[in-house]
Amino acid sequence: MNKVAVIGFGLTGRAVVDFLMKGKVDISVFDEKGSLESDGMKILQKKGVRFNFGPFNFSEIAKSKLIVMSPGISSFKFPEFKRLDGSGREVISEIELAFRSLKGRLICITGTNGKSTTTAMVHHILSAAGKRSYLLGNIGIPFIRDVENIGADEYAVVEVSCFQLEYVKRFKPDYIILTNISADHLDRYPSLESYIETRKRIFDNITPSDRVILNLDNPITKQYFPNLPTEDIWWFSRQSEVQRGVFLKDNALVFRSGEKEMPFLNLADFPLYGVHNIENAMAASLPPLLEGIEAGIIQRGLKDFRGLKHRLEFVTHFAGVNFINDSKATNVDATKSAIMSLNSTSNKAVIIMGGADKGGDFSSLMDALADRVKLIVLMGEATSKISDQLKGAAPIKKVDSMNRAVRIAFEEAIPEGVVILSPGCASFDMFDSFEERGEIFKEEVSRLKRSYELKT
Ligand code: UMA
Ligand code: ADP
Repeated sequence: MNKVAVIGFGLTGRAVVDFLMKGKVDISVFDEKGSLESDGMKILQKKGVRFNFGPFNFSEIAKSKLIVMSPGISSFKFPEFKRLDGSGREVISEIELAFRSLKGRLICITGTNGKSTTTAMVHHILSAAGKRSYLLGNIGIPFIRDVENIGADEYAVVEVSCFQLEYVKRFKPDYIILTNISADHLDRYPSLESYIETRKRIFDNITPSDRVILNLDNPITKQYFPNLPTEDIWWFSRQSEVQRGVFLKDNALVFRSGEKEMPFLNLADFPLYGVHNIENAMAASLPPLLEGIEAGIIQRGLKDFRGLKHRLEFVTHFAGVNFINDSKATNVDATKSAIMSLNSTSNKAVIIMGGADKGGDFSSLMDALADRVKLIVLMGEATSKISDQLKGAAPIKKVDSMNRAVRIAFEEAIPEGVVILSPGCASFDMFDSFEERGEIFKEEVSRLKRSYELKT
């Protein structure tokens, strides 16, 4: 029996094991943490899956012919895995394994920000057009989980993170959307260049028949991607008219291909906040447009698309204050897009920032904050770095809990204003995930609302 090692036993590792169990393979799982904590794991063990917990045992892992990596396991922290690749042994990521079994069309969305929103939009439009589409990938559902259900004329719409690209080999999407690139994950990558190089790996295997969708307004995507082995490149831009792609004209999204020019969405009908969401809508409409889906259906899909939780999510309004949860803003550029979506003249917003630093440069927020924000509330590990880098942008208050952050922000925002959580940092210093951070923010806001209503 072929021996396979599954590295990491979170969402990805579990789905990989389920997939592999359908074949005749001898599975060993390796995870630095973990223990046989669940009944599900004990059942797998009874079925022959071997579990190895604790520091990775590379001589044991080397006994496998195939090694399937989870995205959380960094190739920079563990160069040993790359060294195991070769001489009849393969080290691949879960998305590579899934790709090798895919029969359907593959639409991948990658980039620093806007991946989940754009992925969900593409899926929503395809579904509105009556196509069978599967929403998969970094958005939270491992690609491998559903790959075998996807028929030849159906679509896998897959959000791809840079972590998932570290061990790809033949991975080759039919469509690639690169939303944008800015500094992120510098806690994992040794430099911005190596982060960009990893993102570029999505293009490793493309051929002239593959379609690429790029952001003309983003300096990095514009600079780094002119020489791709396909001429089937489509652009999207808010700032200039493109020859092939989607752009803004007279407050409408317009599709242009050669001589053909077709407005297909009036912005007044687009429900999401923030100019960055216009970019996401432009990018998301291109695969459906190029697949020949009628403009009316794309327009309806965008009109009734509801944003995702934790991305500029409106929470509630009371005492003259709007509360917005943007917990998914885990890097500086995402926070910048949140600040830019605030009213630029009123300085009525209070922003809650901070968390675990990913190597971002917060000073790039100075101007945007000075124009729009009257108080910055900081919490978490990166507090002193952020307060140093933002000195002078707006008054700063430091707190040690979400409860204090929400209360102080509210006191400053009344009688009329906005309280927005947009951390610009990862959540792992104080929370399990960005979702947990966002949920706790919302709970604190509800608690505050109840006590405010009791008092008034
Ligand atoms: N582990 C180790 N050693 C390590 C790292 C992890 O042993 O150095 C083990 C952990 O003990 C744990 C398991 O690996 O048991 C976790 O694996 P994982 O970190 O790869 O996480 P999964 O649960 O498999 O979830 C992954 C993605 N997580 C990461 O990339 C960190 C999820 O994206 C994704 O939704 C899921 O696969 C399905 O595809 C999360 C994420 O934070 C949301 N992504 C980053 C982002 O969006 O910025 C890239
Ligand atoms: P990702 O999956 O790439 O993290 P999300 O759609 O989940 O992207 O959004 C993450 C954060 O980035 C949110 O705070 C959101 O408001 C912001 N954001 C979304 N789209 C963009 C974009 N195109 N440019 C900049 N920021 C964005």
